[in-house]
Amino acid sequence: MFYPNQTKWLETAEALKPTLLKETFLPTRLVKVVADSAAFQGWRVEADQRDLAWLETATLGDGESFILDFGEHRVGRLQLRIESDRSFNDAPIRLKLIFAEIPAELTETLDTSNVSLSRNWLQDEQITVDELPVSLTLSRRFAFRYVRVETVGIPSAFRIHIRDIACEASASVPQAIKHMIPFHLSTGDHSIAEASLRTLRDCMQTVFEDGPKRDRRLWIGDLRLQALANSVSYRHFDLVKRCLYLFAGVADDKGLMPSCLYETPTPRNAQCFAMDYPALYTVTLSDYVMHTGDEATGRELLPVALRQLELLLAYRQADGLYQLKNIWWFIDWDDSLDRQPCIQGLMICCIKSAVVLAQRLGMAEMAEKFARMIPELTRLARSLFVDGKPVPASASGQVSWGAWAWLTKGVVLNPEEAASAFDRMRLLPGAVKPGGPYLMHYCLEALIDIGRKETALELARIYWSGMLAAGFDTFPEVWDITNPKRSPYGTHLLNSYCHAWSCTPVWIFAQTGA
Ligand code: RAM
Repeated sequence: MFYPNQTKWLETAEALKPTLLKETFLPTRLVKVVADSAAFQGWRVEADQRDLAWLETATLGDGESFILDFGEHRVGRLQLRIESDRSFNDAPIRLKLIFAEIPAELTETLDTSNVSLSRNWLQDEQITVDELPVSLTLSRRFAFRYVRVETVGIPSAFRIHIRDIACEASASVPQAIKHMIPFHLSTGDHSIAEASLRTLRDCMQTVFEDGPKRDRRLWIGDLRLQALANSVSYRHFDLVKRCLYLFAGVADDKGLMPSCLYETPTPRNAQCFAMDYPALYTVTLSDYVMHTGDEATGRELLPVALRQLELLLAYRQADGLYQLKNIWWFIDWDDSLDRQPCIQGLMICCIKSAVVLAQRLGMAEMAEKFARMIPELTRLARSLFVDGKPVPASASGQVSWGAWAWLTKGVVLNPEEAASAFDRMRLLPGAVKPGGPYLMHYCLEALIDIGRKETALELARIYWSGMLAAGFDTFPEVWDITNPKRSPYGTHLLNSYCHAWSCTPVWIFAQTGA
């Protein structure tokens, strides 16, 4: 272990582990999936002719199916009761279940040929029971709005009833969201804020998960944005604190933390390194101290944050450029994005946030060597990407929202320059736009930094209301209005449709006084 207190930090994290709050919800209707070229991904749901009363009395034979709509996205365990219509069942009962966040999951078959993740993230399940009647709670937790139930291999000698179906939803915060929006919003903004909070709620388990359907783990990049949204809503700061200690506790033997970690059976380093994520740990810690005033935690973890910066600065080459080859700098899903200007701006932003935190904690001398670097780093970034250019551009001439956002966040561009560059960039058809909600958030955060709150609000409304129009009640990992099936994994079926990093509109509304 690199830091002498790592074991203690994991104990601190363990002591902060929340007890999950459980609430039970019944399905609201039966639905069917209909092909519709005008609908998101080509599918929509509509009410089934059969209703829930039918299900109460129906006796089902082999190969029958129905789809339940729980009315809203939930994360939890399915409960159900199965009975025979006779006094016996002469063979085991088998049900095929599909849990779905979106209609496509209920109906499309996954072609695994070009898929980069395990097909086991698909939420399909088969259960077999020997004796009836039986009341069951499924052992695995699922993230879903819809559940498709299909009977398999039921012998003709008897039929079954499936009843008392419910979802035992779980999260570390209450399920009700309406009263969690502490400021007045117009109806349209309110719907966006609600979906934003539902997304956050369903990711708030015993850690801030990235997606309750897929990955189900703690990532620094996602954590930073969740912690922001949490700070203006649930204010569950102990969960943020737990996550900060978990990352410090699983750092490797050089002191570098991974970009994500596994929480169970015991916390462990996932050996996954998107290098911009450990840099953002600093900002997350600094935000946490600012939101809570918990300086003791800041003092304990500041050296860990500084160590991340030290290790990351070692990736600067003699020419001042960061090594890109054989290193993963995430920044955004868009592979065409030239990351160099983004990394330069991001590192300056993270260094500045560490320096400000150190000053606040009375530990300025600890961050002094970083503070001294800022003018030189800024000069270099300006000379490479800003000076003499109407809009910041990479060495290849690429103009991107990502470069603009991070150079603005790092104050490589001053607010006036940033504002006029943004207005020009917005009109440039070739400018590379954010490839998803994560980078979109940083563009809006940068606009807020420079006082362009109205523009941030306008863009947030356009972006996130598009998701609502597509039928979502939580916000997805990937969003591209021109390509609804876009996926970094080779299939839209493995995308997560309730995803941490898309939850920030509520924070944007809070900053802009919408
Ligand atoms: C994915 C997850 C996560 C993100 C990383 C970079 O696997 O969606 O949210 O932070 O990639």
